[in-house]
Amino acid sequence: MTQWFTETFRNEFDKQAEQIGRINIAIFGKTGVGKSTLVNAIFSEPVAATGIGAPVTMGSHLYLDRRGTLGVIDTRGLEVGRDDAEILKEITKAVKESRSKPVNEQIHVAWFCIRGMDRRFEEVEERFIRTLAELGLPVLVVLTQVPMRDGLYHPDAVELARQIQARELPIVGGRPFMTYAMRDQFTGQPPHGLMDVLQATFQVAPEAVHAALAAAQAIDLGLKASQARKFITASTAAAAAAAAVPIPFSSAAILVPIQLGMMARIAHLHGLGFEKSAVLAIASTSVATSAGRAAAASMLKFIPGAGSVAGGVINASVASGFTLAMGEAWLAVCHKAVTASLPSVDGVIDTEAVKRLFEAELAKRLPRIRPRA
Ligand SMILES: Nc1nc2c(ncn2[C@@H]2O[C@H](COP(=O)(O)OP(=O)(O)O)[C@@H](O)[C@H]2O)c(=O)[nH]1
Ligand SMILES: [Mg+2]
Repeated sequence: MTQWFTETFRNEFDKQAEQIGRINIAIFGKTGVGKSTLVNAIFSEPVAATGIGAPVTMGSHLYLDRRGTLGVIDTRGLEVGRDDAEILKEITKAVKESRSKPVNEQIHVAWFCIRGMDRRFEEVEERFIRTLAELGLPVLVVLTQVPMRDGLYHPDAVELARQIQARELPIVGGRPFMTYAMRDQFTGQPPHGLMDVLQATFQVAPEAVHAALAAAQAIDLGLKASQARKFITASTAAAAAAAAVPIPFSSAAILVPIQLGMMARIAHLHGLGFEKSAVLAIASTSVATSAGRAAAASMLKFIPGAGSVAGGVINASVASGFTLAMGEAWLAVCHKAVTASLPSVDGVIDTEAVKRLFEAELAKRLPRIRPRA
């Protein structure tokens, strides 16, 4: 039973990884402005099993660093402000070549980073940004390491932002984003502005990579939940369609891939790898302990009055209601998994407690089932 479940879930998990795909962000800025710090602050550690490894070359100095649902493109050995012509030549070539490729291989957005306290905004930077925009890339200008006190940005950064805004550049929002990515241990300066950068990026990114961005980022759980609910809604509709002509309970297995696909999608959105997701899914649905029962029946055992449904059939409203409840219950489990608030014993997930959590969430939406004691 566990093996059947693990294999089916793995299949759906891989399918969803492919469907979610990858958002690719090109990041420019001088060495030391804080590009890596910014990326690490907004995105989680690499989690997915696919695509981890050394960055791959896109041009002689352009590298794509793939981290599951995120691709970061940056330059090595070339310096913005010094080698601009060369960088722009390579990025232009890469963007043009990628136009004929699948959406996951395209460059979706550019972040141009300038240290907020650095200096004046230079002519070369303006040309650089305009060239990126002319390639069709949405460009965010990000001022990094901007100190903030009592709700006010440092005056030097404000002045730099004003200068940039006055150029009327073709940039997202028309003005720079003020950020501080990592708490300063000495001054205690906390991070700020990261959510704005994320939300603006989400808005300008193609819809096809919205789920990838929601999955890759680690600072907005609400974005993960809203993308999860979008998929729950679609799965609910798929389940209703599958049972549009009421299906006998014995054929309920056709709902299983829909529900496991939904669970896999939500797990991906929360950056949970396969192993952890499978453990949680088995704990939640208690598939592993239901040996001797039909696989489908064990997945569907929560259906209110299953078996005793009029004539032993599952109709559209039962199928969709159950799928919706399952999606929401699983979302609650995934949410707790990423906020490290799942009950555990000595660092090991307490599977009994996970099951109780899942069943309690399920029961909220399917009042006719009783959570086990
Ligand atoms: N406290 C703090 N330090 C930062 C911040 N951004 C960058 N740094 C520091 O500045 C240095 C250069 O940052 P890094 O991200 O490596 O720059 P990159 O060369 O643009 O990738 C590192 O020592 C970072 O720790 C920030 O927002 N807060
Ligand atoms: Mg770096």
